[in-house]
Amino acid sequence: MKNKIIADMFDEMASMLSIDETASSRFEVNAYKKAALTLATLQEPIEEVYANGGIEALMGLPGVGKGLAGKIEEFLKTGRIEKYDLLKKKYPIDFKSLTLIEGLGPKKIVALYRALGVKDLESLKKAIESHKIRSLPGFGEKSEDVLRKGMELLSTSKGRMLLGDALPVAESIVKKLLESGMVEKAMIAGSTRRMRETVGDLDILAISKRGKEVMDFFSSIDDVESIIVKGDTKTTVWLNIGLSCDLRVIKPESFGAALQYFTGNKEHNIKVRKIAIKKGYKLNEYGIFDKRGKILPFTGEESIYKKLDMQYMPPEMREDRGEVELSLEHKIPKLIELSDIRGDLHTHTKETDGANTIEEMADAAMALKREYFATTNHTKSLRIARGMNENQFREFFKHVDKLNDALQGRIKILKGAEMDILKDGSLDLDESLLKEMDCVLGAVHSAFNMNEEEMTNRIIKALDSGRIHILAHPTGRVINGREAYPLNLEKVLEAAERNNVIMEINAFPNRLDLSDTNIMLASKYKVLFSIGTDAHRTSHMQFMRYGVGTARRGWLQKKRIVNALPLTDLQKLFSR
Ligand code: DGT
Ligand code: CA
Ligand code: CA
Repeated sequence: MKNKIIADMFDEMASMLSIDETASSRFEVNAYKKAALTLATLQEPIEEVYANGGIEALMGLPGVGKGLAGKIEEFLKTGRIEKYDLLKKKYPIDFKSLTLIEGLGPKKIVALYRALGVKDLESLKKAIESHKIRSLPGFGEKSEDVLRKGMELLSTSKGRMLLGDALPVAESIVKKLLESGMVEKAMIAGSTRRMRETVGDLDILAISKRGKEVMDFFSSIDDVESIIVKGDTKTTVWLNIGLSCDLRVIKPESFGAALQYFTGNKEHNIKVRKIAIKKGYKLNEYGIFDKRGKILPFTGEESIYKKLDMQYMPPEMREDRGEVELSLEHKIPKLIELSDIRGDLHTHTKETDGANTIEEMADAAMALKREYFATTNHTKSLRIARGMNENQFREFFKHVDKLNDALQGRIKILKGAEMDILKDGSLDLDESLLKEMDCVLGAVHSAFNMNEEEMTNRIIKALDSGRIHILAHPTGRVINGREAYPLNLEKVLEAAERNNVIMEINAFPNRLDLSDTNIMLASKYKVLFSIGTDAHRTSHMQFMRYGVGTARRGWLQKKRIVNALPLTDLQKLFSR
């Protein structure tokens, strides 16, 4: 899938073009940015769009005109974009690394490049250390500090890719292996199978009698940038998305044991192996063996656990957080599943910073077989997202009422907002309007630089208003981007419990907030959870699976998830 590579190239081109500040370049900058966004969120591989419909199909994508469709075609045909190469020569800036730093967007990178010649992490580090940044216009001591912290954070999270970027690629590799006809089976293992929020590398297992041919095929697929090690049973490649991928070809009789072993995690494996030893067996990635070293005839992963008198547990639980002990007692809970989800309680439309109309969002939700979804646009204080005021919400809701009538119950749109919790904990919309809404999310989007006590009190005050149904992305963290704001989550959970406020598990791949461990903490309180996609365009509604994965990693069952409720039960819960 080349969507992300081209999107990243377009974003870089937009940034490089913005260095040249003429009116025509400004127009071009916007065009590249728009097309990059479309590509980044497109669920279908761009090469398939092109293969099926040619350059016309490319031009049919939102924000892609004739010129940019030509650039996409050029890349798909030649693997290069000439204009990109020319710009890169002129402005040798390592945007990829620099944009990983919190507080550093393309605009600031361009400014730093112009003023100080900052072009990569090393020159940025030097600029920070020599305190040259604080005196630049538009920067200052504080932003220098933010950049220093951002560099520190980057070095601790380095090299891990979002599950949301890695999983679709892993799935497409598995699909290609299966379609090749050379493998009998292929599966994703490792942290990707455990739905960990970020992954260090991909691990894929396959059964085949033709190891050498499979590896030849694998190393030649178009996701592969270079080969790191190639053998008949194990090959490691570097993928063009910027991640390495291991493929292991396994004998059929070892597949179950290999899947168990390579799913991990390591700590979980060590515990399971110790249990095997205690029972007189030996367990490794090739199988389970008796005292005489004879392999026992088990093929599936389930039968490995069964032989050890352990209850099977889903991969998401295998983090050595108590699941091994629970499994020995046969007390593994039945976790929430994607198919249990009936609705989505966090979505945006183009009235604010979304890309699609409410009609398009409704169509997308119906295509996913949702029974309901809430439209929750931003509120007036959030200017960068063009948040709406009371009148605008009232106008928009009239339109939603009409649409609901026209839909005749095929899907129900709940009227809501993602309302800003202001700095002092007050609410960003009138009480009278909030009372009319079906579903009010409260969220912090500003003044992150408070201390823990201030931030905790701010949120508690908002929850105590009794007007908030759901606390959206409760900690504010952005994976590989921004740390959570300082917060006493326990105190917030107490306030949520006493006000019946639902805690969100935001399914957007770079949020996943609450995180798995915070969910475990929260589930000790009498609170319910909502898994919301925070969709800013129709394709984002498919992010639900990352939220469900995170909920499963936090051991949540269906009964704790409000958007697994039928509509009438949910409405009863919301009307108080
Ligand atoms: P990652 O790649 O950092 O996101 O995390 P994983 O869990 O995918 O780790 P990876 O790719 O290094 O290894 C895949 C699995 O293989 C891991 O989850 C458990 C198993 N494994 C790797 N090294 C060891 C080891 O030294 N001992 C045991 N028991 N298992 C291991
Ligand atoms: Ca891995
Ligand atoms: Ca690996």
